[in-house]
Order: sequence, then structure tokens, then C-alpha cells
Amino acid sequence: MGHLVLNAFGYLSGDFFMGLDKLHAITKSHTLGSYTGDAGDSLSYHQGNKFSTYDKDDDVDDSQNCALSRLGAWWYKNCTNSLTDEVAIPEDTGYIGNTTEPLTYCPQAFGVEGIFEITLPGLDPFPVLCDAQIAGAGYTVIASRSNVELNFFRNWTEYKRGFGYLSGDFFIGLDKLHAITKSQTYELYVHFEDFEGNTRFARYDEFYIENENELFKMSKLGTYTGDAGDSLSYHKNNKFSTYDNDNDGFENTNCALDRLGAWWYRSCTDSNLFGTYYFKETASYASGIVWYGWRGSRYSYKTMKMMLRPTSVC
Ligand SMILES: [Ca+2]
Ligand SMILES: [Ca+2]
Repeated sequence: MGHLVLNAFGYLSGDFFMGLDKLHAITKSHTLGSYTGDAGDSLSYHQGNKFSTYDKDDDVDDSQNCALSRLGAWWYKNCTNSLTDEVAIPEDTGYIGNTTEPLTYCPQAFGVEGIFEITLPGLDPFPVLCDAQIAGAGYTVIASRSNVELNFFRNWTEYKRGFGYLSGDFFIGLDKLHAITKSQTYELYVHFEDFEGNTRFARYDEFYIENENELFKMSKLGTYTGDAGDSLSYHKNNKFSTYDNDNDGFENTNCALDRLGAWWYRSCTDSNLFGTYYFKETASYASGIVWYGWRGSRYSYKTMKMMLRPTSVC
């Protein structure tokens, strides 16, 4: 049996870290030497860097706290996400483009889908993915999750701008989400698929996200219909939170950190659709792509899409 020691944690008989003070005392007057081994040298990159923890950012990456975005503590250097920081269209994707006058929303015609450019006040024209299969024509996909590749544990700036690829997984970005939902009345449709091949949905007949001055508050959420349960009404009237911008309704907790995501957190969740991608079971409470109303707080879905459609076409 061990006990916790200052600057160290864990048990010597199990998992532990000895503490930086002791590590210093033992290794004093030495530097990182030459590598030998068969696991590859993945430590030289970190030589010359300071130690960082989530509450003490001493890495060299000015855009973020690497201990937070990498969920650890280390001699971090740079930790910039390799993906573009704005939603992108890969070059090998068919870009349908626009044939007639500028669109302000996805085409509403039967079977018409793909990537289109839309134009809204306050923003440069931007591409959106239009879906005509899941729930009928004319839906703009605002978020897509389908595999573990795209990290959704991102900071405020990234959520504001959006990230990922329209041909795969992505989040459209909060500025665009505001502009879209402000332009006319939209319904929200959330589609789920579990690892057993079942699908369910939740639909809300109104959805509106405020601008950044209002911290992208979800100030309107209409009536629920569907078979996945209503796990979003709990979040209505809450502001958006990321791990580096805690606007949730829970005084002593940073919900984004606790649930490993970003969302309109309250205290904290009834849903967490930008949480970590797991294969069914979440590693910690509600930290996955979680929607309590169907499979509870510990089940993370295989695929998830959030989509918007104008309630009446004007
Ligand atoms: Ca940093
Ligand atoms: Ca909080």
C-alpha cells in the first residue's frame, strides 16, 4: 500500500508518476542522449521544451494549450491540428457549385444534394453540404460524425470558424451557424446510427443560435418530434462552451473538460454530440457522442448528423 506524495501521484505497486522534483534530482546534470531501441525515437522532438499541464501552459504553441488539446501532461512543443482550421473541400470532391443565381439555402428539389455555395449577410459566400436522403430534400448538414479520425475536442476559435472536410466529418462553425439560423426560420434534424445498425432521429421545429457577442447562445429551440428522445431541450438558452471558454451553467466545473467536448453545456449534459468518438462505451461519464434519450449517458453513437432546413421556403 502506498500513499500520495507531494508532486507525485499513484501507487508504486500500480500506475504512478514519481513527480517532477524527484525526476529532476535523479537526472540532474544530464541531457537527453542518443536514441537506441526498436520503438522509434519520438522523444527528441520534445527536447528543450518545458513541462506543461492543463493548468500551466509552457508549450511553444501560441494558438492553444497542448495539455488540453492532447489530454495529457508532457514536454509539449507544438500541437497544432493538422487539418485546416476552416471547413474545407478536398480537391478530389465533386463541387457541384451553383448554376443559377446565388443561393441562400440548400436546393429544395427532390434528390438534389452535394456541395453548394450559399450567400448570407455578413459573411463571404461559403460552401455547404446539402443532404436529400436522410430526411428528405433541402437539408444543410451542419455537423457530421462518422469515425474517430477528426478530433472534436477543440478550442473556441476553432468552433467559431469550423473545421473538418465537407466530404467527411466536420463542424460548420458557429459564425456560419448564426448566419444561417438568422436568415430565416430553420428546423433542426438530428440523425443517429448505433453500432447495431439501428437509426433514430430527433427533430425540432425551430433552432436559432445567437452571435459571438451572446456567446452563441441557443436561444430558440422548437417543439420536439422523433424517436430518439428529446435530449436537447435541457440545453436551450445555454451558451456555447469549449475547454478554453467556460460559459456553462455549472459553477465549479468546466463541463467541456469534464465531458471532453464542446456544446451548449448546462450542468452539464443531456447530450454531448461534439464529444469524443468511442466505439459504443464511453470511457468516462457522458464524454462520447452521447444523447441520453435513446441509449443513455454511456453509449456513444456510430454516426451522427445535425442538419437544418428552412421551415417555409421564401
Ligand atoms: Ca500554448
Ligand atoms: Ca463552469
